[in-house]
Amino acid sequence: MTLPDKESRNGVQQNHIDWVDDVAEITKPDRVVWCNGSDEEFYSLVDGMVTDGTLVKLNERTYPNCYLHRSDPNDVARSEEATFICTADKDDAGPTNNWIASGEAHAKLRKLLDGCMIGRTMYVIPYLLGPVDSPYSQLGVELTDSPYVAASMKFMTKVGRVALERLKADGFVKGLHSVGTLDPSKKYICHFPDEKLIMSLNSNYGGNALLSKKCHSLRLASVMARDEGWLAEHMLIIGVEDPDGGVTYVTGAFPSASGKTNLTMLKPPEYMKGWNVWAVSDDIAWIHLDSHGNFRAINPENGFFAVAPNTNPKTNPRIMEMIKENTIFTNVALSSDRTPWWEGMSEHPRKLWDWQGKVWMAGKSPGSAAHPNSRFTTSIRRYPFLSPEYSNPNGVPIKAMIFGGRRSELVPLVYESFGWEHGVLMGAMLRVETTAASSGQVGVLRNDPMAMKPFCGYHIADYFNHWLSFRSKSGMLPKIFQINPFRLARDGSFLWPGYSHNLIVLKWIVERCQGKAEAVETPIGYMPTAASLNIEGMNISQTTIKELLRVDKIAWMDELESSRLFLESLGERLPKALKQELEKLIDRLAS
Ligand code: GTP
Ligand code: SPV
Ligand code: MN
Repeated sequence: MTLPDKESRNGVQQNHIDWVDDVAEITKPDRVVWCNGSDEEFYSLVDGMVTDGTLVKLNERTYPNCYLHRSDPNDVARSEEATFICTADKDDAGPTNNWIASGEAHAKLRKLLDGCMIGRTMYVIPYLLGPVDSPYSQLGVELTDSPYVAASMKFMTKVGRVALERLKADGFVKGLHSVGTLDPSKKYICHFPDEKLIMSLNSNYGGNALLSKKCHSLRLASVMARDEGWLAEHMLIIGVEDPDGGVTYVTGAFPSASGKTNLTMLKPPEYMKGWNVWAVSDDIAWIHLDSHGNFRAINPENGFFAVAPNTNPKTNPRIMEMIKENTIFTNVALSSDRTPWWEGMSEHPRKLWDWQGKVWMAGKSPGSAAHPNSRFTTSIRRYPFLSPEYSNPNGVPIKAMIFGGRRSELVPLVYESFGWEHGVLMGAMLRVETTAASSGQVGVLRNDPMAMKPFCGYHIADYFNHWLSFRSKSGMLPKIFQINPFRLARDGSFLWPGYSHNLIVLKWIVERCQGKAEAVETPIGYMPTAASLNIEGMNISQTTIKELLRVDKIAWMDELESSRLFLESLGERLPKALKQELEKLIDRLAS
């Protein structure tokens, strides 16, 4: 094996090298390569993949340094059914996680790992999550036999020297990933919170294979956050600039494929002069309390792995501009001039190659040309409206937290909780329609508390308790809101135009935090009046606005019944305060 060269080995602890050696002894790669995160290394990885057909190089004139990756057709989304929390006691994982006893998982995986990298290169990827020099940042090392993962990690995290320089004896999360045979029946994404270890086998898909993302930054980090008194959340972070030049920092927890990236990169509509949205994070937030009780959020990531379909110059010009260079596309379609294409980007070109590389003819071929969960990966540094506070080692102070998700019915455009406990209940009660980001049926209503159902690494009732505990730890609790830009009209069209117009909703939220915006009290929370929403500039009828702000008491009672059943199914560990909040909400609706 190739040991790290002198330069990259500098600062690496012996136990780290021992672990790499131990893994190599079991998996038996032909070569071991230590990644340094350089551009040269990136080009050598992608050149190798273009040569062996793993990547298609896109049109160098229109999409310079862009590539297309086509997944195995059985490996196109996160696999929740193959995702496990591995602890000694099943109760530690709780009812919303799959569980395998850690000893049993080690034994099972040991067999599958034996020789799984024969004939391949094992890449050693030291990565840093979070701002350089932040006390909240963390280190990880991913070992992978996937050059696609190795190249993507350069976009998603800070790879190489910056991580190696901080590597301490015990202070890193270990991630072992092998593409294996891609046999779906042998797919395991296993998390060992007690060992700060992740092992992922037989998938090469983003959330299953880029171990820094959901596995480290959420499933393992949520357990650390519980133990250490902070929050690791599936949340975007933005700074909303108002015409006076003030910036209010807001987080948003919406489930996968439910609008986080688009809200993060929102371009203000013409009619909202003086407003802007600055991106800090589009997917994950680590939130610590400072000595004044402020919620300070950092983005552990350094790039985007985001949904392509329906992104176009109208819905999101800022994203379209960003992904024209230095981007890896996954499972999009390809047009005859080797440019990427997806549904909702423009009129269908007559002839395309679909996401599996087959000829696709508009109006003739079945299904979609791009996969509904096709994505792009690029560095956050490419985004022109990246908040200057992105690199602040202390994070940004959060004033509002938003929950949301796809609800074609019931949930109004926006409303505000009566306080912290009610807000925690709002998050705990989140029920949303499933999307193509995870394998399984799309559009099925399910409980996804705080958008963390697939990502909370421990018992969800303890997680609610952890959220509630911030009441006594902070005098600076953020306000909590729920939004829903996804209500449908009878004809199946969206009632709310969404995208850039969502700034109207953000404005109301920000002005609530500033004590400026009006609200009316309803049984479910504070809501804007039609007049307190700044809709003059947009083309929407008063009837539609009324419908978007309507509270249907009878339908809400049904919703609460479903939530009650879900919360009660969590058993003894469900915090009493949450039960009481639910009772209060039921009483308000009934009266
Ligand atoms: P993950 O990367 O899976 O976490 O997704 P996400 O929550 O970041 O969602 P994203 O912003 O990528 O949006 C997912 C899909 O919803 C895309 O097809 C978007 O075009 C679409 N979308 C986003 N915002 C809106 C909106 O306000 N209205 C409507 N109708 N669609 C939206
Ligand atoms: C999500 O599904 O929430 C994503 C994509 O952001 S993945 O990285 O696959 O989890
Ligand atoms: Mn996500």
